[in-house]
This record gives sequence, structure tokens and C-alpha cells, in this order.
Amino acid sequence: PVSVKLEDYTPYPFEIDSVSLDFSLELEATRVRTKMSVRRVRPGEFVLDGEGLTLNDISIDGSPLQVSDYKIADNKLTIADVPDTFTLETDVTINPKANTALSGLYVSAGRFCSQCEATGFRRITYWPDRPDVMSRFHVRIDADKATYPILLSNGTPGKAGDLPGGRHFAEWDDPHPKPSYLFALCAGDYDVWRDSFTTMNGDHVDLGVYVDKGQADRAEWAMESLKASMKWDEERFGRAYDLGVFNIVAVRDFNFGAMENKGLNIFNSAYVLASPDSATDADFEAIESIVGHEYFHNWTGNRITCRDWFQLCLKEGLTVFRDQEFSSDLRSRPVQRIKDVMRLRARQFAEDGGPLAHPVRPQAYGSIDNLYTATVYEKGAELIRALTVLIGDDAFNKGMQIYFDEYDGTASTIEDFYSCFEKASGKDLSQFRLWYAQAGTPEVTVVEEWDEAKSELTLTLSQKTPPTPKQDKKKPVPIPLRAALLDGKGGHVEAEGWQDGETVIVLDKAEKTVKVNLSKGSARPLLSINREFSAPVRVRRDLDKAGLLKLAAAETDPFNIWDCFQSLAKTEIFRLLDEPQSPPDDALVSAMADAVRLNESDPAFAALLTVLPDVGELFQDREPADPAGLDSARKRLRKAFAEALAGDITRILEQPSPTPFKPSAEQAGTRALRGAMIGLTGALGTPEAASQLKSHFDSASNMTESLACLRSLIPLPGKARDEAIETFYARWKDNPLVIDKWFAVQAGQGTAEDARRLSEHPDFDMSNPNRVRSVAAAFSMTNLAAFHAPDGKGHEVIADIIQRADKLNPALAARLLTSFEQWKKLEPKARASAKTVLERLQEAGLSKNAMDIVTRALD
Ligand code: B3K
Ligand code: ZN
Repeated sequence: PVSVKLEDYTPYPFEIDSVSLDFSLELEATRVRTKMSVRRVRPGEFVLDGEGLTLNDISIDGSPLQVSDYKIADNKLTIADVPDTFTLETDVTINPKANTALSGLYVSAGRFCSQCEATGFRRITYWPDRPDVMSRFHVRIDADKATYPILLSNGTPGKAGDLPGGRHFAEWDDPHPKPSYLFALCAGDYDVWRDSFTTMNGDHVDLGVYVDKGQADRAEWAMESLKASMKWDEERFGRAYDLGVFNIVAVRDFNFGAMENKGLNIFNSAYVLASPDSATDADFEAIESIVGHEYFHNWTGNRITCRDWFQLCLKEGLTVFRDQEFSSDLRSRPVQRIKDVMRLRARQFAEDGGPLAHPVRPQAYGSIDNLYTATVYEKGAELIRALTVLIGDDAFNKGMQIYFDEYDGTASTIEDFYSCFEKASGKDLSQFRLWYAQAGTPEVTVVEEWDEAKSELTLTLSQKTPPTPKQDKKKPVPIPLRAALLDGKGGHVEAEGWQDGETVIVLDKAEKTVKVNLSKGSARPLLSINREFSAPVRVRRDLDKAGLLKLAAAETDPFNIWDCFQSLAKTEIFRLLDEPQSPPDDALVSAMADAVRLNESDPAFAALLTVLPDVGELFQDREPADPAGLDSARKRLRKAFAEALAGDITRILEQPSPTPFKPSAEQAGTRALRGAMIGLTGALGTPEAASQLKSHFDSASNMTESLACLRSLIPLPGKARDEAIETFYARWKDNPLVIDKWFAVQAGQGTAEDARRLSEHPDFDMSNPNRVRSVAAAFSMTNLAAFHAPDGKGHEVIADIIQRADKLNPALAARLLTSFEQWKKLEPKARASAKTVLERLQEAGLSKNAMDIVTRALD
């Protein structure tokens, strides 16, 4: 496969100061007339990108070009001889209705919408479709007025009016130069939830959230989240919004979460629409965080954009960091941290340990769509967080302001970004930047030695990053480890050079020894390390069960308390896997239960203490991995855990759910613990448990609990389960977002046959990514025991869906294919089946995006 290389970057030879786009919207034949003012700034050819366009006319400075004046080949239009300054006009026709890839201009529910990142704009018109070409966009849209009463694009509205033949037009102007990937257009009939915001500079901003007819009130939470985001970015980073209008449009057919187009964010409707009866707390939380994320891109991504797609983490890692901070400030910081790390370990650590591993800033890629990964996003965010620990909050904040001041309006690089923190901190960050170039999760080993006579603790820390594809040798990276000395009584022990018993140890060599001197006669302290998960590494310590339990009791960092129990649970699950006859360790189980009780006053945190590491995470530590064995060992531990908490489950669930419903963090915390108890009820697996779940299901007053009951009932065959599946469907059949959940809970816990049956359900829709994911991703990414079953049936059902999806939507198919990424770690039968399926797909021939994943996975 052809690959693009970072080292091959060359700047574009021309600047295009402004462009006018004129759209005449028709479902199957939309006319796009483009007029750009071009100026040569360096030597080089004039080449534009264009894909699937029918060229009607092309002229330079008003003179039509002859066919011999230009060349169209390989999705590029090249004009050999151009003046140094000229106006290029093109006229093309596109077919939005036939656009099932959902990239470029397409139709969803009869309305037009667009998705241009990364390379969708070239499917709209000829243009240098690369992020370092920034231009001022003027847009005119005309369309049938009755069908498309609302016409939206970036920036602020200009002229609008009626046209003959029942048509009308609207103009939009975006004064901020932007790359083409931030262009957006939406047209159709919507209901709007409107509000406004006054910036810290006193500027008025009109806000609108555009949704399906009759659903405006379901946009309220998205609007509240938007206003909160605007305020937070002002307070935390001093960044105000810079246009008089900010719109969000909800679209049912969308390839991912949302898109930060300048002034016109387009969202997957799953991350906009929410009502108390139909959305879970997780939905409310996700909406808040994604609305924040896209809004924060206005500064980190839009005003300062990326020079090329290798710098994707410059906007994504940084913006994920910003949205994580936003959620931490609005909700609970430790709870947010734990959730972020769970996600990182489940998705990014897995990616980093498999054939698709790549650096946060890769040196080459085959298909840009496949670079929107957990590594670029989540590890990218962790690196910013690690930077804050390394240089301190003050230098970090100062560096961010330097970045905003110096790079506003530019297309930048990671080097540019880091130069700001070098200035702010006075530190050389070149070694830190290695983090961006090396794939793989570093492993840190900590060895402690206590010298009683000297009251001295010696820490020997070492690091090692395992080899990853095309990167055998790794260099040491600077790993900032927050550390504390615990006294075992809930406090810290003072040591020379540590503040209040805390410090940051920077492990920047392969091995480092740290001497900790305590006052004479001190008792040996317990070491708390990588507090708050200050660095994205795996920590190996020589602690047995008793040691970990003691540490958990002494810990003062909530993240580490949770993590101690994760380690304990993991070790126990592995033991249960190896000793199928042996019961779960009572003492451990009761310590886990005690921890839940002890933290009940912080219910969101207590709920997290009930979550055992999932199979995907477990099998990263077990090669060859036996997902079914791990799943059943995990279930045995979970059952014992539920039995230990039986009294608490009843007590907690007997209390009424908070009313009236509010999506607040406080109420969500209460419901999270209730949801956890519902989950544990299911783990008991008894007929009584099933009937309790059913009656709780019948009376649940909110989606969080209703769905938790349904989820818990799925693995418990019987009447209660079947009725719950049916009632839920009947109640929600007209709400596609809820029906997505209905598919997902079943696929997420069923067999391959269930997944096949669901994919044949009349409501299954291959052209809707949410629905496809609700079966295929729920099955292949969250139900590993069934997906990787040794009979290979799970692999087959997913391969079939992928093959069908790929014909319509390559980006979707490629994403689903990543579920095979761990195949080499599997036990021999599943491994062989995965290999056969991947090879079959490869031979059958797939899209470029899908092929890129298959080839790398098999490599
Ligand atoms: N920037 C978009 C993602 C675009 C994905 C293109 N394949 C959403 C986001 O990260 O905010
Ligand atoms: Zn983003």
C-alpha cells in the first residue's frame, strides 16, 4: 500500500486568500461553483484534489480552459501553466444522495449535511484539500424552500431571500481563514433550540441546536453544555468565542461522534439528543463532554490548526485533555480520572500492544481515516497531562498562552507547540518529544529497599518499552511519576526534599535510583506511585495480595485506591482461571465489598469500585489468551462479590431513585451506584435475582436504571428476560437512539447466533453507522468471549457484516475491523480462525481503508 510520509512534507506553492462557493442543492445533482483567488508564493505545480466530481466548466481569469490545458488523473487536477496571480473558477456536479460513505456532502433523513475531515472536501469541489491551505470562505446556498427551509454554513449569515420556482438562498461568511476540512453545510427542515451567550469581551453570540422536527426540547442539555463550555474556556484558558453565531446540527447518519466545523458543529444525534426518560446518565455525560470537546476545538484545532495530518494529535490530544479537564471541573476529578484511565487501558493499551500500534505522531500512514485512533486521541491527551506534571501547572498555563498568542491563525506542528513550553519552563523538552515518536506502552518496574538503621528507602526504578511493528528498539522517555509516602493511618510521612510527603520522580533513564531519607526512627512508609495516573505506563511492583490490601487501606489518592483493587481483582481472576475448582478468596472479596461500603458517601466512586477489569484488559496480560476462560473466571469473582454485597444491594435498591430527575453529577452518582447494584444482582444469577430485576425494570423511572436492568437480565434466560426485551422494544421502537441501546445490550452479551439474528432484524440498517455499531461493535469489542469463541462463529458473523458495510462505508468497515487487532494473542483455535477470516477478507478485496487495517493486522 502507498503510504504518506511525514518527512516528505512540502508547503503548498500557492496561497488562496479567499474562496466563494455557490451551491445549488439537488439530491442527486448538486451544482457547486467555486471561485478562488490564487497567489503563487513559491515554485511548484498547481494541483487540486477532487474525487468523484463531474467537471462542467473550468476557467482562469474568465477564460474557459481547453481540455489540453489541464489533466485529471488519480483524483487530482493539474493545470500546467498558471499565472502568478489568478482567479480560478470551476463548476462541478456531485451526487449527495449516492454518497453512502458519509464523507463530503451527503443526505441523512432527507436533509443535506457534510463531513469534510479529513479528506471529504475534495468530494465537494476541486481544492488543495490539505490543512495548511487556509482561506476565507464565502458561501451561497440555494435550494427548494419548502423542503429545505433552513440553510446553514460556517461563520455568520449574510443576505438571504426568495428565488423563482419556489427556491430560496442564503449567504454565509466566515471571516476566519480556515482549512477546507472545517467547511460545513447543512440544509433541511429542523426544529431549533435557541439561546445566547455573552462572552467575557461583552460580545453577543446567538446559539442554536438544530434537531429533528418535534425534538427541540431534547436539545436543551446540549445547549446547557455548550454554554458551560464557552464559559469554562474563558475562565480556564482565557479563550473567548470569536463569531456572532454558533450552531450545532444533529444528524442520525454520522461516522463518528461529532465534528468541529467552524461555527457549525455537526453532531451524531446520539451526542445531542437527550431527555430524562430516554437518555442514561452516561449519555448526558457524553453529550456534555463531546459538546465541550468540539467547542474547545475552536481554539485548539480551528484557529490554530495542523500543518499536516501527522500533527493530528496537536489538535486531538490537546482537545481531549481540555475536555477531560472540563468534565473534571464540572463533575468529580477522581471519578473522571478513573473513567479516562479505564478507557485508555481498554482501548489504547490494547492498540499499543498489537499489530496496529503506532506512535502518537506517526511517521507514515496508509489511510488518513484510520489515524483517528485511541493512540492519537487518548495517549495524545495523556502526554499533555504528563507534561503538566513534568513542568508544573504554572509553566503549562504560561506555555498555553504563548501558544495561543504566537500560533493563532497558523497551521502548526508538535515542534511549534513544544517550543512554547520550552520557553515557559526554561526546560529542554526534546527527550519528552520522544513520547510522540515511539509506539508502545512503557513498563516501569519499582523495587524498594528499606534500610532500618539509616531510615532510608531506596527506590530503584526502571523502564522498558516493548517492541512494536517497525520499531524494535526503544529509547528511555521521561516518565513523571507522582509519588507519596504513606503512613498507613491516612496521612503522609515527611522526607527530605519531599513536600508533605509528596514529590514527582522523573524517570528519564533506563534505570534510576532514588534515595528517600526519613527522620531517624521513622517506621517504613508505604510507597504510593503514579498517583492520579500521572504517566501512561504500566507499573510493575513486587507486591503480594497482603501488600496490596495494606497499600489500598493506606492510600490517600482515590485513583490509586481504585487501582489497587483493580490489581487485586486481576490477579484473583488469573488465579481462578488457573484453578477452576478453587472458590474465590473470601478475604479478598470481603475487602472489596468493604471498600464499596466505606465509600458509599461518594456513590460515583463506590460504583467504580464494583467494576472488575474487563476481558479485553485481562487478556493483554495473558498470552495465549482464552477469552471464554477469562470471562468465566471473571464471572465467578463477580458472583462472589455480589454475594458479599447482597444486603447492601437490597438496602440501596430499596431506597427510591432521586426525583425529580436531574442530569446533575450528584444525582448521576446516586444512580451510578444503584446501577452497579442492579448489575451485581444480575451477577447473582438466581431465579429470584431475575424476578427482582424484572420488577425493578417495570418500575424504573429513568433510562439509566431501566437499561441497567435490561442489561442484567439478558444473560438470565427465562420469561422475565424475554418480556423485558419485548416491552423495551415496544416502548421505544420509534426512538432510534434507544433502539440502538436495545441492540447493543443484546449483542454485547449474546452468542454469535444472537449477533447474526440481530443483524437480520428488520430494524438493522447497514447504511446507519450507529445501528451497525450497535450490533457489530457491541459484539466484537465488548463481548470478547463470544466474538473470539474457538468455533470461529463470532469472527464469521462480524466479517460478514464488515464485508457488507465496506461496500457502502469504508470508514465504518475499517473501524469495525480493528476488533481483530488482538488476534495474535488468542489461544490457537481462535487465533487460527481470526487469521483465516482476515485472509479471506483480504483476498475478497476491500476498500483502501479496510485493506490498510487488514494488511497491518496480518503483518
Ligand atoms: N475531528 C473530528 C473527527 C474527524 C474524524 C475524521 N475521520 C471530531 C473530533 O475529534 O473532534
Ligand atoms: Zn477532536
